[in-house]
Amino acid sequence: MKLYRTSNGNFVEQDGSYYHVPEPSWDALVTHEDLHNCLLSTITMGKSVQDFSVPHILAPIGNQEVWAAGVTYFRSRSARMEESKSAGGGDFYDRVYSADRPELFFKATAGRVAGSGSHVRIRSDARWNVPEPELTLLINNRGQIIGSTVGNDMSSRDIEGENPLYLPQAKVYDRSCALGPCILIGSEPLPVATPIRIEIFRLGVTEFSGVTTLAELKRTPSSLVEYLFRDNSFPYGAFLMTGTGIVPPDSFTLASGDLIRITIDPIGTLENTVEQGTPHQAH
Ligand code: DO4
Ligand code: MG
Repeated sequence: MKLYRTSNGNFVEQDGSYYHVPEPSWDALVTHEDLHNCLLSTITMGKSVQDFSVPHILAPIGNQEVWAAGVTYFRSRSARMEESKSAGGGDFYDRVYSADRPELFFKATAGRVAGSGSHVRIRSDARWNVPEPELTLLINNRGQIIGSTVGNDMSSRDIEGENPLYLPQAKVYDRSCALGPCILIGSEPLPVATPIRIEIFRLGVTEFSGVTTLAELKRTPSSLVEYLFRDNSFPYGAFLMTGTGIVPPDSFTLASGDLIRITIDPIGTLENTVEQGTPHQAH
């Protein structure tokens, strides 16, 4: 069962049929005391709709904050150590990879999030930018995982590599995050064999592609959520990006016009084009 937020309201999809969800508030759905059964009864009682259209899909977010975990895959640990070597930051990434406490950082407010089919941005003051394809959890206000989506944690590697204390600037800016196309409803973790794939096209040609699986994720989704909710309340729930296991080679940087496709099969494909930021631009 998949939940979509669109400019025509909220829809639930099952077996290729789409049903209009009577509840118009995304926040009310995310904090519903039994979302799974609420959506099932929409399907049982409702009539499927014919007018569901992909161009109207919005990012599946209301007033949720977006947080992210870092260095949860060995590939990310190695890439971070390499990029921050001359700043003396390498050792910290190695230590956080094996520590009990994960790296968790604030990623985005809803206004900074792009939906599938729209554009993400690269910073005007960064010269080395990459997408990070990440399984992203949706958690309700009671700390329960209620679904998952595909996420892109856009990152400026030159800024985070210059000094680990610059991490918020490397990670948080307008359209630095993409989520979508929908929420796969369910609290059970996806099978560890689930692949996460990324393809980046430049002028119609594949510039980079990569794949990892959830078997490479060093921490469990529930342990990441447990840390996030320690001494922290989220009245509208929250998204938690679980980290990247794919980092393109150091010679790669995103360019304006690139098309990024990230697929996690049971959820779908998140697709965004890249826009170059300009200083003082209103976005
Ligand atoms: O520590 C830097 C951030 C790493 C990150 O975003 C990731 O591993 O996905
Ligand atoms: Mg990341």
